[in-house]
Amino acid sequence: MSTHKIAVIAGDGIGKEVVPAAIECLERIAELHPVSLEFNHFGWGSHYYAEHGRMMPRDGLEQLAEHEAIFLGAVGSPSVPDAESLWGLLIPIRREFQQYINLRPVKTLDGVKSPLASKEPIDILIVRENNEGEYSEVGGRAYRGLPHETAVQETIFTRLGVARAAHYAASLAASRKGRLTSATKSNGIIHTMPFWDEVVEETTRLYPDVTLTSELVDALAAHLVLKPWTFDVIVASNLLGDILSDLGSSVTGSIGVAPSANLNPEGDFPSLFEPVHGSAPDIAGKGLANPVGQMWSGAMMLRHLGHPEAAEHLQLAFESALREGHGTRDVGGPSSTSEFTAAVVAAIDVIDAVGAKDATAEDKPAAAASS
Ligand code: GGG
Repeated sequence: MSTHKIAVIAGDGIGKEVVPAAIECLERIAELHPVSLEFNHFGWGSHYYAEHGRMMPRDGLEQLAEHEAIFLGAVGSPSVPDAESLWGLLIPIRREFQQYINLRPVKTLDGVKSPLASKEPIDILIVRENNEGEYSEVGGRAYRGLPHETAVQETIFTRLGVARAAHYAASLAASRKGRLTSATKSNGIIHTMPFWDEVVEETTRLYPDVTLTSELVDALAAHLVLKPWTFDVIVASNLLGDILSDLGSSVTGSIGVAPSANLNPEGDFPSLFEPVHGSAPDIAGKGLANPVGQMWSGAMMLRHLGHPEAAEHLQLAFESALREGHGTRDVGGPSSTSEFTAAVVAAIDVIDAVGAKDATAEDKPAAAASS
């Protein structure tokens, strides 16, 4: 059994609470499966910035490259300008390691109450292009402080970048319900978005079992609120994918449960797994953070590392703890971060003892933690 070397960056704010919670669960899972995980912790982020004037050391990417995967919590602090913290850590990792797919599942979970009246189950995969688009360094500021002060920000779409995101999304759709929705704004954004539409359309033609709908993002956002159960796979540019996945997670109940995988599908570089949420400084240090997004990201990491059974075990455990009413306050539950984590560890053990199928409500797996 080879050991997977995982680089851990808890980062800022609630990252420091949800990462240890998820690692506690991953370590218990590793004791029960033929999985060996070595976690190497890197204290990078806004505290590191306060001391060193940068978010990670100059050779940070080289240090990370020694690992098979990166497990990240959250980035952002009121003490560091947002663009500085994001472009000093997360974005260089995504780009240098060619993590061009940001896969963001949006799914209803028992125990997480959706604000929607409808009880239709929601199960969407959002494929966010992760290396280009609106997140670009091209642009600048001029005439600072003058009445005609100017800011220019260029969007970059390349055929390679759009096509590889579309390929990934279309092949996912082909393995699911065969419905792919592409987010566009080609009525208003007259150069880049029609190009996006053309490349997505050309690429999807190679997948005869996939039906492509190109939808203006404003209408798509409204549909994501009004009838989210009709979506299967959504492919979107960097910015639009970010916005739609925050919206999607709110529609299913809480951004606290939303996971993501920043993937280099070729495996040439480590992939990175992180919850969709940020550092939430307003609730940091209070034991209020929901660790489900981080745990679910951990399950995605296990799957990526070739351990689907271990991933499924972890997934069943946090779903069971939620279903049994042990959720954190953001999902209407009574638990602190550590109480919920204890409930998930207990559920892992019950599922191990009685099997996934038998670990039903009667077994009250999560309840074991609080008794
Ligand atoms: N959990 C990762 C995190 O802290 N993300 C903060 C953020 O602002 N991300 C922006 C992005 O993903 O584009």
